[in-house]
Amino acid sequence: MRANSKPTAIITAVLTAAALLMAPAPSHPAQAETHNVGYDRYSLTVDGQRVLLWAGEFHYFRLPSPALWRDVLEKIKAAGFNGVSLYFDWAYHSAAPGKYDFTGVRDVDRLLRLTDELGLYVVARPGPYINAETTGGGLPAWLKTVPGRARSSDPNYTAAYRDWLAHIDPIIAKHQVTRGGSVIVYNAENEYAANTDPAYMEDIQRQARAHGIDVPISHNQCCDASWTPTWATGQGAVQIPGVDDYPQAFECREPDVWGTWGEGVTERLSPDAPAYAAEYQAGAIDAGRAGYDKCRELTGPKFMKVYYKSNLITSGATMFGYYMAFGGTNWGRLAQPNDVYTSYDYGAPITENRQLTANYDEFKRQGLFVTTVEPLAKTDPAEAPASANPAVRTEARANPDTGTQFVLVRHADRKTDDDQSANLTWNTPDGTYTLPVNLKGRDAKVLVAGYDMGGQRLAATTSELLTHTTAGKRDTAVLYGTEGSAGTTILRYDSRPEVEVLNGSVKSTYSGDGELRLDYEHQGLARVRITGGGRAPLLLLIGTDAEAAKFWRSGETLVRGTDLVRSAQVRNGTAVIRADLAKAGDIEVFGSASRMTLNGKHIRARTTSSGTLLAHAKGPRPVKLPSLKHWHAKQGAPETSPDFDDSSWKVADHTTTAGPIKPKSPPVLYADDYGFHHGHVWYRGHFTATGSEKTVNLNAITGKHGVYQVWLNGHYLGSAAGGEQKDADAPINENPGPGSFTVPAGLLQKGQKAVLSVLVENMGHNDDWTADDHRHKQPRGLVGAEITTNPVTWRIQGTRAEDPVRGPLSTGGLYGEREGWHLPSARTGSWPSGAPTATVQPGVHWYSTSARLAIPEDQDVPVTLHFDKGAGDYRTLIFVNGWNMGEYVNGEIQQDFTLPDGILHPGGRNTVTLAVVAAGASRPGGVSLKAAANLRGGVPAP
Ligand code: IPT
Repeated sequence: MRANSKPTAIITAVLTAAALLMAPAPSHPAQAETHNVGYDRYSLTVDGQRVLLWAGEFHYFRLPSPALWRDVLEKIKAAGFNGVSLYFDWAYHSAAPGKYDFTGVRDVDRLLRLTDELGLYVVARPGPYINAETTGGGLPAWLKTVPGRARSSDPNYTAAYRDWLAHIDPIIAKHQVTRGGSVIVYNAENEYAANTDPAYMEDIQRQARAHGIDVPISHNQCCDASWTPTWATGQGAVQIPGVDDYPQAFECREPDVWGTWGEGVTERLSPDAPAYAAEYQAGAIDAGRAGYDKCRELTGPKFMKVYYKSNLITSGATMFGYYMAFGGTNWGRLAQPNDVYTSYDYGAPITENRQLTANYDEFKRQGLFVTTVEPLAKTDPAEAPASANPAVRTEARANPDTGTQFVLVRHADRKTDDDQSANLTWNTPDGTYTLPVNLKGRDAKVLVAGYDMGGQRLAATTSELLTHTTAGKRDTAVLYGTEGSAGTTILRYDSRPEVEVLNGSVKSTYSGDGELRLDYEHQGLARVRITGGGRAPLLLLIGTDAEAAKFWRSGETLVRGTDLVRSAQVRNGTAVIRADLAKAGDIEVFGSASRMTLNGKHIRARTTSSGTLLAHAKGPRPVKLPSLKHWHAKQGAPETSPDFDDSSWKVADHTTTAGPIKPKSPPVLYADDYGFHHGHVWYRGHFTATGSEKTVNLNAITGKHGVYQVWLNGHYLGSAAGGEQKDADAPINENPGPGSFTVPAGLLQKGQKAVLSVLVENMGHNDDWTADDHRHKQPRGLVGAEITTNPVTWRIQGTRAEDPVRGPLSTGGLYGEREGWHLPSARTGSWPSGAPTATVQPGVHWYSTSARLAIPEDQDVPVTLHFDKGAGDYRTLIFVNGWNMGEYVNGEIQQDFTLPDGILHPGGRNTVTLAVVAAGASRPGGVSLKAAANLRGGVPAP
């Protein structure tokens, strides 16, 4: 979706996919802890120092385990990111008007203390609207009952969002870089491009400033500059207008189809601000239900090389937010129903189970480079080397102060997977060189010339630079290239240096005029020590992509090996390493250390011929998870019985609704109008039969992929899909979620009392992507009923009491949930024995067991709950230690559900309680605990 595509065309594309889917602040002598944040057309600055912001998106609300926030943020940092982009989800914190919760899993102050501690810059994105495939797009469900258009300056909506901002902004403000914290940018609204109201956009910023926000304010424009307004000028304009780009779109079933939505080059929206790729695609919504591994492939290393590097050099952007770094879990009722299911793994570089992937490796290769090489934060377009092969394209930028050049080398046709070679004639600040380059398959490189690299002068290289460090007076640099490709590196010296090839095959030539030329093929890891020549000693490491990915950088300490280095530093000759290992392996530290500690314990280490410190570390002990046995079972739908006492339930008798979608006839049966916003809702319709009722005609909206079920006088009439409204924007006068149920002959007798019981699941609330209000205010629950010609009295019951710990999205209105059967305190041991694999009739069936885990404290074993496929139309709600961790839908793609430590006690007793909601006779499959990985290391998760 590029420049000349029309907004409407894009809206269509997105709806198909998505419905399927200050002038620079002068630096002043800093007081302790306070800093100036500024920006100009090149980059952000902190105390006048340029910052290239390389951030990954993280949603704390999708990881209900604050202890593991540290795990994920350390992994993000270790990938070379220097920042995170964080949405703050209004709906997640506010169960009711005026009620806000920032404790426990909602403690965002704790989250920002962590980013402060880890030194990760934060782009804070509190909406008020966030989209993000989260229920209501972040708008709280109670807002559905507030009249007036959301995302506008309507007075009711204004009062609501101002209250949210009055709560969230001060927490964010406290953690700004300007106050010694981590928040460097504040993003207002989200892709606010349709049905816009500039006064609203302006007011969000006015509120933010009033609440103490003094960092630059940005906006993430949808998709490209053809979307207007861009909020670059005029009323509501922000300081740093950014663009969201998803060039691969969201069809993970075809991971080899590239650039569905265009070239993905971020446009500069303001001449005075840096080009900002506010959201750049890193993963995808699994729109076509291909599984997230396919999404990871769709946005895999080759795509990342070609698109991210093109974007870097073509756009000259210096601010990036990769969406997502870690996707997480739509636990509870967090999912927006149209696009996503329980897992929000997203095909991100870090999986839902917190594991690192090939995409993570590529992020590391690019992230370490962009955050190491300072001249990249200030570049202008420059003369590109001439390519002797038209199939190989070059493009260049250069730093106007240092002259350092950055050259993009890629295929002219980015979709090709040919191998191509070309001689480049390259005018660098140090001379003109003719150098060969190879592109193997889909590939792109950013090459550097004219760079003062620590104590060295890098004249030019056709390898890519991973990173370089200076420890003691010694430089270490890591170069890499595609396995088997040729490479040349030219360094400058005052006099002939001594060159020792410690490992690998590297040819060196010194020409009298100070030029040292190294020629090699990228194979394994070559090591070259260069001393003398009037410069500090250099250890040059030249490897393949795979070898490059084995390096970790923490401050000035470079480490090689292990599966993750969380932090490393050399203190008084001791290398202090925090690392994770999936298996035994070497750890090599590049720095002047003679001793090593690993995860707090001394480990034997020796000095190598490269002058590095090498240790061999043990892997994890094997871990066995218990099988789930000794289940107890209980029936969970007494509401179907004619005798059930519903006298405490609310009478559904409203004749009007505040929402923009009006029912065809009263009463209003919408669940939200009675305060039931999440999960299942029961209805009971009482009437005196005429005896001539033949059919019950209902309409219900569950949100996509939901069902509702109907009983008459205890007799099951059947189920219907409640999410199949043709268009989520359409008013409901087109009979959404129709269900026509035959009344069996003889079931109703004239003059006798009858009761219709209806169980409606709420799969979550739609987003408000186009700011038209209809979409997110689409009702949930019954929206129409024709049963009898006699009057019907309706009663309704959803969630009984909000869970103060787990919050409004965790508990719904099933009988067992209302009675607390899902909680660890429930006395489920007194239920009769019964396994969740037994054949069941339509209704709700509860099962509970407990499992004791004994995962060693120094190991990280991410656990999932696995569901074997069963037979029949059923779905299973998962409660672990009382937390709703998702819903298995038989026949749907997701069979493994992440149970993060923190929710799970890795060293103790856990209750697993399931509610099987069967729409037809079913025989559910088995349920088991599975280990998604086993690592020595991890972070403590109490
Ligand atoms: C963009 C949204 O800003 C973000 O919240 C999320 O929904 C993302 O898409 C998709 O996962 S919307 C853009 C793709 C039109």
